[in-house]
Amino acid sequence: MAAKARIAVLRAALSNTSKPCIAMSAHNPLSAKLAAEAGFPAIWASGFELSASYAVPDASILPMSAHLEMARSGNPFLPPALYFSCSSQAVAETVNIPIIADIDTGFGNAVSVAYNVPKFEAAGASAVVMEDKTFPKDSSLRSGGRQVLVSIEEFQGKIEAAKASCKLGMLIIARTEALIAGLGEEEALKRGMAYVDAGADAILIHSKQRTPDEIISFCKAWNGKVPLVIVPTAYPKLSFAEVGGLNKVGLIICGNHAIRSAVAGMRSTFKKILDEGGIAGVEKDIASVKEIFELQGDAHMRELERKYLR
Ligand code: SPV
Ligand code: MG
Repeated sequence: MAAKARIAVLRAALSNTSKPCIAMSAHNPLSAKLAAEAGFPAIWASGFELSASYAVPDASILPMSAHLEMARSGNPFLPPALYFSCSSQAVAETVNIPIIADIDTGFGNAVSVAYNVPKFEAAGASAVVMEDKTFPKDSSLRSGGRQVLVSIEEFQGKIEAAKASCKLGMLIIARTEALIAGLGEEEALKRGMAYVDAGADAILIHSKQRTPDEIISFCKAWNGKVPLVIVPTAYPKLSFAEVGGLNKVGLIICGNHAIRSAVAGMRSTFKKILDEGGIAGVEKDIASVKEIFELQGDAHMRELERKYLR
């Protein structure tokens, strides 16, 4: 599927608010491939996961190039059938489903955005999510984090710059951190509406309250003409079906489940090996070497060997 077709698929999915699209997080091509294999229709190229995979805080520590490389698109010479079998490619090269790239604050001001956003479109992302926090950002999920927002006007300028810089119509999802910053629903609604006026294709409304009340109330009050996006990490009990019932949310992002499951899996394996003084006990719990070969696209390389190695 070409980049433009992936954008169209994501746009259509976002508009179906009675059955929201579910994106799974990824921090590298392998996690994206596993998410696609499991059946998720879209990938969230998460800044939180990327930072965690480098063992640094999600606080604008990593450069834009790290985010861009994670989201990088397919080699144009790759036929779609090979997307699932190619190794050593970045996320958009590895999966043939829409990638939603997390670009944090856009890595600077509106001028930076005008230069940076088209790189993500050229890399094959179908959407970017840009948040209205000041640079350098802090993680929304961190208690007591630095949550200072830019003015509405400044962020509108960033959205306009992002929209104008895209050639293929990549979606610009504007994310307001008003609830995260404790500014309340009225401010969050005001910001959401202003960002729609500036051209945002969807509004991501984030909350770190332990119950979904704040988000449900926002969704009910929302009468903007674009769909909402949510990341229910902090309020996991809200089911996808309940979100569909609200009929306002087009995309639910599972924000960090790839890295958290990887960490839990590695911790348990590493501990068992040291506790048991050998590797035999973990064999049944971990992926086989054969499975890893398959994920590496070994069959494709064998084909190339047969064809070209003389
Ligand atoms: C991410 O996954 O990087 C996000 C979502 O932006 S959150 O970590 O909840 O801010
Ligand atoms: Mg992020």
